[in-house]
Amino acid sequence: MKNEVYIALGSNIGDREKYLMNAIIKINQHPSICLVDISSIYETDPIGYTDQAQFLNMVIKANVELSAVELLFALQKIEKELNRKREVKWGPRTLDLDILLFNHENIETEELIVPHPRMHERAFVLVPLYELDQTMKLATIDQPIKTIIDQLHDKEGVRIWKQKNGVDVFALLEN
Ligand code: GSY
Repeated sequence: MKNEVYIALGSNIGDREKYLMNAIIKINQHPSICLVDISSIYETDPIGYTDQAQFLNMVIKANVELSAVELLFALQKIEKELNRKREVKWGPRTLDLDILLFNHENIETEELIVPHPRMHERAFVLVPLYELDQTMKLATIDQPIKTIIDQLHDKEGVRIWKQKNGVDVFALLEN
């Protein structure tokens, strides 16, 4: 059983790029996860609690032989292994791994809601997601992703920080 998933990554403390890259390496080393594509890395103005450092954000696409909750636990384990720090709920963090989409499923359990309930209002999620799939429609809103991005005020705060080089999924990890 192969499931297509999109995962958002974010970091705004310490060596932000290293946190993202180490997370991707660990995700790809998982025996039941196969990395398919990664976006460029974006530097983004903080949303919510705005008195904090800028984030690096990106999105990856993967095929997984896991249920959504198994994937959640695998990502939480990786966050822990990378010594995730987050002192305040909406505050700074070394690493955040969020499941955005799991096939086209609507999932609501005690641990997890997918599609991610706030993704449609976050340009720091939708801009890298759009880079991976321009034709995507968000089921929760039934609008093309580009239309949603165009309406978001915080899109001005999302800037390319490291451009993905061509189609090589691993090129970003190498330099
Ligand atoms: O899970 C979201 C963490 N977060 C972010 C983020 O990743 N990027 C930006 N730009 N703002 C954020 N605010 C929060 S909370």
